[in-house]
Amino acid sequence: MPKDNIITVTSPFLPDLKEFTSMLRTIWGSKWITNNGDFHKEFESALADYLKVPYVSLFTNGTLPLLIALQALQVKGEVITTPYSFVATTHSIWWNGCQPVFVDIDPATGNIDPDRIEEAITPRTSAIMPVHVYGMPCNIAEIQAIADKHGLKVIYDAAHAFGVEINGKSILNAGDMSTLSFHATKVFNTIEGGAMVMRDQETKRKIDYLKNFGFENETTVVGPGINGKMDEVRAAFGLLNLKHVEEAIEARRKAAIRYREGLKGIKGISFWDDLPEVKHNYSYFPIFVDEQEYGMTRDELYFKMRDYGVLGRRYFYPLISDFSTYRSLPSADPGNLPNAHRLADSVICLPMHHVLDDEDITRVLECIQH
Ligand code: T4K
Repeated sequence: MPKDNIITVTSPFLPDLKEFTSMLRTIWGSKWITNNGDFHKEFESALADYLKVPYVSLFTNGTLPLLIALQALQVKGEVITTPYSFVATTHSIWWNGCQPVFVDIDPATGNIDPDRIEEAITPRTSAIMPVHVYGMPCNIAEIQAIADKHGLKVIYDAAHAFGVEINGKSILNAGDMSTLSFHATKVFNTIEGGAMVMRDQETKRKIDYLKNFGFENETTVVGPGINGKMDEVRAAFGLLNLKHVEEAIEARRKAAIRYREGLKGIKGISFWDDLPEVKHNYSYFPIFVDEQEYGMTRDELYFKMRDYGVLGRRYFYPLISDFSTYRSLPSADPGNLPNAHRLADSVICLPMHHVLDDEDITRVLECIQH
């Protein structure tokens, strides 16, 4: 298969090179290339406006804000989380010296099942780290009610949930903090990058210190910080991409409509519909294969697609709880996580990005319509 014929699961949105070059000239002129420069400040403020959130702190990727959120909130002991995510979610808990406790998911959303959270709470539990997987909102109200009842912190891994709203309100305002990833593969990217969303200025100040080694000023270190800063080049890249993110999301929405039309008659293939109250970002398009009804296993379809040059991905297979670091935890027992296993064993994320054209989508659908 020639390389230009391959359809990848995603494709990064890139800013106009001329506009970007002009911003690079500004950076070259100022010689201020990192550490809270002008583009960094402008980007933080533009993001807070776009995302409808009070405060944003930029990061160099989407993993560090997870690590720092747990540090800042002094989370200790056990953290309840989902096994159905990218491994960075659980790694951030582990790196903080805490024990992840996996709770099964709701198969209708892929997100942690609030009805299963309370039974996992012990005297050592101090926080819940849910994930809005594929940008599908978690049951925020129920999770908050449980957290309030038991005095737990809630940190949302919102890496997939850029711009997602419920009834016009950002889901990034839920919990104590939410974190975002701006990795190249995300609906909005700064090449590598990420952010934390918080509710008050005092928390933002603290987080801004923590991502800069803990420095409050030239001579005072207020805590054991780390280096998580975004540089000026990527802040400029992000500012430009932000101007076009709505177009990118709209192109994805159209691709999702075409996929749904093409897939609805295929026995054994299921997918999720949009929720009327939600502004989705179409960051991923997962389908689920029922091998009995479809007549082929998920992996058979996955590899057949590869033969056609259609590179879907099995996000999120294997489950995090199946990786060697976490497998021996009591909550990683497959018997505790039946829904997560079912989803992980049946999912394929179809190619989903802003440059998919009709021909690409037809080719993806043709491999599935066997
Ligand atoms: N929490 C959650 C829930 C996450 O999903 C993630 C990251 C994080 C936290 C951590 O955020 P970061 O620290 O990463 O900001 C990707 C990403 O590396 C990762 O960011 C992402 N989640 C995860 C779900 O997927 P891979 O290994 O699947 O990416 P890769 O390199 O195989 O790329 C997939 C396809 O994308 C390629 O076939 C082609 C296309 N692509 C990729 C890159 C990197 C391009 O066209 N250009 C590119 O530059 O992990």
